[in-house]
Amino acid sequence: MTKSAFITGITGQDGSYLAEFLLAKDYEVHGLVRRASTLNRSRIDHLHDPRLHLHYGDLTDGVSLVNLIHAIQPDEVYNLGAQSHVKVSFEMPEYTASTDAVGTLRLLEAIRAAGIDTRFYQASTSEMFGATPPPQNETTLFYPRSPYGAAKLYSHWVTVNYREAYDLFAVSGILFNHESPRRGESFLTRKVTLGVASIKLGITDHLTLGNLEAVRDWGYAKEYVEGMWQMLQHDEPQDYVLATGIGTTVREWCQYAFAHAGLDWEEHVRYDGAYERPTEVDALIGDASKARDVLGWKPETDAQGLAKLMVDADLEQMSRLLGRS
Ligand code: NAP
Ligand code: F7E
Repeated sequence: MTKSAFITGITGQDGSYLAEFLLAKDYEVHGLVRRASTLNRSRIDHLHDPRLHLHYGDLTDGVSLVNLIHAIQPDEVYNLGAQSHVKVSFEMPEYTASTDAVGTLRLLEAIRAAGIDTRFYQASTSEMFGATPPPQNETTLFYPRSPYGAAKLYSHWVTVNYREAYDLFAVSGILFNHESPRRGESFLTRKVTLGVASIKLGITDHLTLGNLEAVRDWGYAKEYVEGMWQMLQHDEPQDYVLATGIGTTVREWCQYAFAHAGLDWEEHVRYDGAYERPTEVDALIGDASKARDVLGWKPETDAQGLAKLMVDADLEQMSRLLGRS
């Protein structure tokens, strides 16, 4: 029988890859989209598929969630919707909490109210580990360092609680940073690869960044959404870390990206303290051995390979826009 999935955050990086992945697996896919004054669906515009259904709603609007879950009765729910920018969460802490923390509770309550037997995936994050040094795995102490991390930690624990209290098949994927050519333009990796393309094509001559010393574990988003699905196919609801296990500094990311375009990053990168956060997360490096052993999940793309594929994609897209391809 055809399975159905409901995805919050379908217009985002992960939501778009997950929708593609599930459609290829023959799912009926329902996505929550926010009303905006202009359409914000560029990541899913290419998906012309009668099995894809988009519904207006919002994680801050419980009524929309109750009505949609009741009407769709999905087999699987993927809660990927979030105000996902760490720096922005210091500027909009209350909205971040409403969407990223209480939004999850609203969705879980909508599932409970519908009385359906659904499987629930929560997009947890390595930001919950914050100040606890690497390597981090499922048993590592949480110590969030931003309103975003704290909001996500609430969602993480409320997902655990609904699993234990109501016997819901609810899992949290604790995902380390994952990127792609569809990554939002204000996240570090994409900001750098877009900067490289602009400099290479002569549009600008520099790029301004904040902390160059932070260490992140950067993987490829396309590979991570498969892990989300695998978590919901297992017999037991459990939480898993997804990561590459390799730490890379922001400085090294710049080196990889600029070098791939034949540029020297030190000639083009400038510093501006405005991009620093009030409290920084110094180092995140994940240990995904549980996901490898239990689910057979394994990442294929390392940071250097990822930087190359993102620079290539941005160069190609920008050349096309400039009519130079
Ligand atoms: P993203 O590209 O920023 O996408 C976020 C999605 O959430 C977008 O579709 C956005 O809609 C939607 N959204 C924002 N506020 C909403 C609200 N109030 N109600 C409903 N939807 C809302 O994020 P991503 O990189 O795909 O990440 C997916 C999820 O994984 C997020 O929950 C993120 O926090 C989490 N996560 C990400 C990473 C990572 O490295 N990418 C790592 C760990 C966890 P619009 O398109 O309308 O803005
Ligand atoms: O920053 C440093 C910055 O914003 C990475 C989200 O997907 O992953 C993401 O959160 C690092 C930080 O990602 C700039 O200080 C320097 O140390 O790309 P980012 P993030 O904060 O790690 C986690 C796992 C999530 O869950 C989040 O949703 O780069 N950095 N200069 C900069 N960062 C940005 N954005 N811009 C700069 O100019």
